[in-house]
Amino acid sequence: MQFKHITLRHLKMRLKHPFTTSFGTQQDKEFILVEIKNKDGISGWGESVAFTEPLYKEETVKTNWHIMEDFLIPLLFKEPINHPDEVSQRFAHIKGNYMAKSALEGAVWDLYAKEQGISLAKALGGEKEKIEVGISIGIQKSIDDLLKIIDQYVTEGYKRIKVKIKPGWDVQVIQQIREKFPSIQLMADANSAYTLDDVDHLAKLDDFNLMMIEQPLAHDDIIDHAALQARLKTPICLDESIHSVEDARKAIQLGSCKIINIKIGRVGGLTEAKKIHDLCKEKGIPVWCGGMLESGIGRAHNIALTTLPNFILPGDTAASSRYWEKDIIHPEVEVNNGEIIVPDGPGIGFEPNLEQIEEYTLYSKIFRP
Ligand code: OSB
Ligand code: MG
Repeated sequence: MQFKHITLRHLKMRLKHPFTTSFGTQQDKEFILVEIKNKDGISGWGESVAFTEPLYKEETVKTNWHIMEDFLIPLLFKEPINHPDEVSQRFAHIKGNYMAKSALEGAVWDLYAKEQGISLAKALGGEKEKIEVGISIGIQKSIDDLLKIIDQYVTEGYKRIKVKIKPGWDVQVIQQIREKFPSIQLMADANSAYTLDDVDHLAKLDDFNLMMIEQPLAHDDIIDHAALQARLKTPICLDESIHSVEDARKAIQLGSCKIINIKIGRVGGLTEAKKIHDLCKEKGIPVWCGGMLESGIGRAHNIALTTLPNFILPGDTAASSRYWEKDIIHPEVEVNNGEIIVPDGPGIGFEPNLEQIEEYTLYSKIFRP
């Protein structure tokens, strides 16, 4: 592969509705879009999932820009890349900074698939022609508001409902959801809001037949999660704690979780995501693809990854229109009856909408070898 230049763009897109989790509320989504152009003028696209504040994990838009500009982009230009799997090896001595690495690696994967004339899903070894998705719903002003929103998405056909919880917005909320919707596939995501002192309280969630509880304890913990899992019937799913196939191996070995949420950005890219998928498949641990309120570019990558066979639980990849007045790809991501048809065009299979990208861009910079 021959890279002609790499463009980083800092975009800002307004969410249709503010999104509230245990760690804060987001109304505007700022992120870095990566475009890698080859000598033939073909572009690969990637998106960093880092937010402006280090509240979900440590990385931010600014730390990502710094790491890409000063370390990762020079490494990409240093020697030719023959296959996208080489990118993570090239970056391996740079510690952490998973989201920064993933944004560049994602663009290389898209470009590679386009050069081969195949879909990104196929390049990854994916098999499914359509994928099942659920929806993640933030904390609301009242339980009544939440019940109405759930009703709307259940009617639209989303295959499972995930709600955000935090201390003071948990057991009662889940109880009322279950009363109104006795048979939906339901789960809760705490985004690290609890500690082991809350074991008895969290154990009350066992009464509501949840598919899983996601990341109840600290963002970097796998020890206490193992202790908690031993006390809960409800399966624990790890999100924040898993950055690599090594993390996944240790968490599975310790019994810290029964399910893993794979986010491409959180694990440093598609190559590592595939490795985690493969390990979990071998160990009988179901996985699903998480979301980070991505634009259409990141969403397209999530769709491609989800075509791998062990993505057996519905992910968080909702329709473009759930987030944006106008997304930056065409066509936009559509969900019908909780399913997305996987595009079979080359690469991510969605065209970047350059005009729309331009409109959302605050700042951009081109890097050359
Ligand atoms: O923990 O999965 C999470 C959004 C922002 C930060 C963290 C998370 C989320 C979501 C939303 O749950 C998923 C999505 O709709 O993209
Ligand atoms: Mg989560």
